Amino acid sequence: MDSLSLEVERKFFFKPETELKLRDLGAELKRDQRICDRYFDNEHFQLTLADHWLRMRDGYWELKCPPGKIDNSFGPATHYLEITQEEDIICRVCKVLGLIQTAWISVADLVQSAGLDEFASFVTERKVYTLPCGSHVDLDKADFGYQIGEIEVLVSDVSKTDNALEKINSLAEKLGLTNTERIPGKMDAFLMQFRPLHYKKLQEAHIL
Ligand code: V4E
Repeated sequence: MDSLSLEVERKFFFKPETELKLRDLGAELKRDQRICDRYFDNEHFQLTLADHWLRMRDGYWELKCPPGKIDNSFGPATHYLEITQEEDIICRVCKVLGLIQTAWISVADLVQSAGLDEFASFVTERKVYTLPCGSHVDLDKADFGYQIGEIEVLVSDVSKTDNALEKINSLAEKLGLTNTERIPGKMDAFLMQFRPLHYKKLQEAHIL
C-alpha cells in the first residue's frame, strides 16, 4: 500500500452465509491473515479525541486520521487517511499534540518522549476477499470475542469518495446488508469492554 492512501469503508455484521454470498458474487479469498495491533495515546486521550489513531501493526507504525474536516453526511461509511511513512506520521502527531516536529527522529522516539502509552492491543484473524468490481471485503474475528465485516475501497483522492461509496452501497445491497445505522467497530467494542472511561470520552466527543 502507498504511504498515504484514502480508505472509504462500511462496516457490517456478518453471518456464516456471508462468505457463500461473496463467492457467488465472484469474490476471491486473497489473504487469510493474523494481525497484531497496538494503539497508543496520552493520558488525556489527545490523539483519539482528535480522531487520530496511532498504531503499531505487526511491528510497523501506522496512523489513521481524517483527510480534513470530517463529513458524516454519507451515513455509515467513513473515510480515513492511512499514513505509513514515519516522517508523515511524526508531522501529523506533532500537530495534534502541539509539539515541535523537528525534535523527533523516529515514531518510537516520539511515542516514548511524548508519554504515549498503549491503550488497546488485540489480535485479529482476518479473511480478505476481493471482488471483480475492485472492492475488498474484510471478515475480522478479534481475540476478545468480537467479529465484524468491512467493505473497503481505496481511492487516490477525496474527489473519488462519492464514487467509492456508490460501489460500496451497491455491493452491500447484493450481500443483503440493509443496515443504515453505525456499526460498532473493533475499537468501540474493545474500549467499551476494557477502557470504559476512554470510551465515554470519545462518545461524548462524537468520535465513536
Ligand atoms: C477506531 C477508528 C480507527 C482505528 C482503526 O479502526 P478500524 O478501521 O475499525 O480497524 P481495522 O483493524 O479494520 O483497520 P484497517 O485494517 O481497516 O486499517 S480509524 C477510525 N476510527 C474511528 C471510526 C469511526 N469513527 N467510525 C467507524 C465506523 N469506524 C471507525
